[in-house]
Amino acid sequence: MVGTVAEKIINGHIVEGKPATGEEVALKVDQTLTQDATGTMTYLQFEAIGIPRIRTELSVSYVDHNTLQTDFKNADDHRYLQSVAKRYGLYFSRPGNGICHQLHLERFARPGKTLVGSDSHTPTAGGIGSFAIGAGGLDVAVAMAGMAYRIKYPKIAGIKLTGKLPDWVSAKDVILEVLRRIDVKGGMGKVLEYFGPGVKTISVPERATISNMGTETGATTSIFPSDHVTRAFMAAQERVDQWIHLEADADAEYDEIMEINLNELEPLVALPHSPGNVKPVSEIVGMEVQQVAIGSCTNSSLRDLKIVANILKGHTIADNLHLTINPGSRQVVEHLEESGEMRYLVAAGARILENTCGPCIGMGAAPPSQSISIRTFNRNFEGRSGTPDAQIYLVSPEVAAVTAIRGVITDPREFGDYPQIEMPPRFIINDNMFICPLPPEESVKVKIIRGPHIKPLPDFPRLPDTLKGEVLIKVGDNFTTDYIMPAGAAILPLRSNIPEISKHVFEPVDPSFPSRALDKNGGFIIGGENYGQGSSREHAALAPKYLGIKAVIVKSFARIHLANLINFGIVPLTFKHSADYDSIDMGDNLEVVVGNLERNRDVVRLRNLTRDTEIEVTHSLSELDAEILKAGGKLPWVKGKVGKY
Ligand code: MIC
Ligand code: SF4
Repeated sequence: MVGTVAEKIINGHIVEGKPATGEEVALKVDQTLTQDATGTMTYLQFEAIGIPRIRTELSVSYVDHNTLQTDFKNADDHRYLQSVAKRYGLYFSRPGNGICHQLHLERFARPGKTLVGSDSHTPTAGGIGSFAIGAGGLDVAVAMAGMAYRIKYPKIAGIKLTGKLPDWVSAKDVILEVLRRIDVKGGMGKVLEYFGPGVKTISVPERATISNMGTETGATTSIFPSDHVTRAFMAAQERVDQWIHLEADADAEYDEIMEINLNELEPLVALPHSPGNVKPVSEIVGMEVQQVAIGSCTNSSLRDLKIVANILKGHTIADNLHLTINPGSRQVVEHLEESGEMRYLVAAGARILENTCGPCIGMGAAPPSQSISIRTFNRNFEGRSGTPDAQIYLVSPEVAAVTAIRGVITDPREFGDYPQIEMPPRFIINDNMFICPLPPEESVKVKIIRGPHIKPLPDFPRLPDTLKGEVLIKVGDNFTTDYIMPAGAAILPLRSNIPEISKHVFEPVDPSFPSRALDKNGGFIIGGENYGQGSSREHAALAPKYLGIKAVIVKSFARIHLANLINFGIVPLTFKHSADYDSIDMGDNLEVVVGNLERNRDVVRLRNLTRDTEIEVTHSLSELDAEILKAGGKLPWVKGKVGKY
């Protein structure tokens, strides 16, 4: 088969549909992953589907997000997840083992395989040549049940890398450069596929940094070829038997091409409050900083922390700031300990936190009021750090480390010689924090353990033909799921309890929303472009559904959020003419007939009863999506269908 890497994998996994851009195709799913914050809901749904064991080649349940354990809730969730994994044949990664994406890259991801994960940064595994997609938890549950995963056949955008990264410039700057050029919507409907001679100069964990943060462009996924560099990484992880050669053919055609000359890149930074707001670090040097946070699934690999350790070696962090470090995995920690580099971090004054997401999702280490926090993470949405008025800047590990020493934002190129690091020829392999699947005859005997806070899934009725109600909120462009359904230390522990978590819907922008929605018996949401940008959390659809939201009408949707709305029976509509956004206000009463959506492909009439006007809205639903919506969501639809796919 000739083509790009993405085409080869997609076409090799199609079980239904035509391989043509924009067409819906159903893909066989080889692997799945979940993390705990989306995982509890995923497994409650998997249980409700009612099959005796997972039907994928490999599924892993990681615990890395929700680990503060300020009371019994997180701990109960972890115990539930462990028992479910044992019962249904999954690998279970215990808390402390590491961040799901870093661990999956190290131990499980395989070139040529498809991976669907209930986390938007699942494309991290694209660094090893896996076709890895983030999805809502219900879609992962359905994939574990052996059913295909549906996507619109994406455009394949080639990113040609030439040259070699200069000293003090690293993989994070490559993806920040991509974001500088195409911003947070530029990847929508596309796979970003890297090729060209520059690719060979970048190691697998660095490729993973790039594919990880490709999520912030809105791309379906990002992918690198599987070449001799990939082979060396897999050999060092003692997985060379799982390596395959997978590169684009010389005559492969990309739908579009962007070229980046690595030699010309400089250290970059994403300014508050968007990962697409990218500038050269040199333009903002000298700004005083109160916190530096290193880690997250973007920049917590051994390569990254070795660089940080060797920059910090012999220095003390500035007294105007705190430095936190979350290593990506226990393998990373074991190496840093063995090589003695952990000492450089500790001696410099870094606070070494758990091998988890930690501050990235507001689980501790919130910065002070009105402070500046420099982070190696991938998202700097307002309030996500836990401090509503903090300013978050996203940078490479190099910029973070030199800034921690100087106390002000520093261009690392002024710092001196670039440290030379030595990567081990073989990684320390210690899989004892993974609990392996039990054989079927033993797993069927396992009892699932549920804590008192884990509540059953709410039942939703079939969709009525006409939706009527009030506009309960109107929001602008690029509205994130962190606004719709915030995370952080107070709310993340409520993920297994929909009635409780729904009390926090839209909290950062409109805390009275939940009670208003319940009083009015639900209603509509109006939004701008790229509504639902950011995470894969299905709670951003499920909790509004619980509050009675009937339809969301916007200029455009982010991919995963759109799928989540359909999955939970909320009708996603888009303005036919963007200007109509201005003709609807909060409090207006709307009416729309949705009984016939599958036949009304182009235009649906939406009546504004308050203003006595009518506008045209449209949708991108397939016949299947319309069927799912009518059934009241994917869970009622899927029951009874399992096995037929
Ligand atoms: C995130 O980075 O926002 C998260 C937390 O990892 C989410 C998943 C979640 O909300 O649990 C994501 O990116 O999908
Ligand atoms: Fe965890 Fe942050 Fe990565 Fe999300 S972006 S998976 S919270 S480290």
